[in-house]
Amino acid sequence: MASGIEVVPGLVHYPGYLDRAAQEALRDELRRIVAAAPFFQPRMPRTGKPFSVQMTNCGPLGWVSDEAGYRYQPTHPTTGEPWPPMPPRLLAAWAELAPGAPPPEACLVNFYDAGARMALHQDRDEAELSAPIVSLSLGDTALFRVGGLTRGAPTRSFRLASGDAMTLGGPARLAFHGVDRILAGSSTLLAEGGRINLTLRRVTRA
Ligand code: MD3
Ligand code: FE
Repeated sequence: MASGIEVVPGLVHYPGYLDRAAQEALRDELRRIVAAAPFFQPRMPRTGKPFSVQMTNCGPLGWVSDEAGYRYQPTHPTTGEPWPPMPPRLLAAWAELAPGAPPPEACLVNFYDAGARMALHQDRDEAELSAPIVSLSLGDTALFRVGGLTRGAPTRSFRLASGDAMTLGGPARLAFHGVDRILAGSSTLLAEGGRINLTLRRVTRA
């Protein structure tokens, strides 16, 4: 069983959860997912301002954002096709890291180039808030920040490296969090550089 560090109550960090071979296998599966469901550039509700992070999804539901708002939907916003299925190794990671939780319905795939970041936010578009979110990181290291239940609460930051996993549950499930920056050149996993983060999520009430 993987060993984790509880960084703040409900947030457990598993450094090196995936070994290099498992990271390469997941990277290769993601190539097939992205071939079927290309990265799209989400936009902010109302303003339409583009995110610096590109996204796609696998699983029955996928998270999208545009002028109309944030939401989960069963199809890709530009191709109109259903999202590709979740690979068995992701379901296995969920079973190990979120034992007893209902099956995940969405895997959001975020791609960060060297200049991309994600502003401090909460994840609250899921009706099932009692299930944790499971995060897997591949490629360049990120400087990740987590705070409290209000935007102004104190924050702490730490690095998420290729192969690291995190679970966000309990009191951390609605914590503000974001990605301050990517440490370009810190990993050789992705030939073109950058970082991929996968988040496995239960969306509907079990
Ligand atoms: C802490 N992604 O997709 S993953 C997101 O690295 C997102 O791409 C970041 O925030 C990334 O929404 C962070 C880890 C994560 C996910 C959900 C959380 C941390 C969280 C929910 C609550 C607290
Ligand atoms: Fe988030």
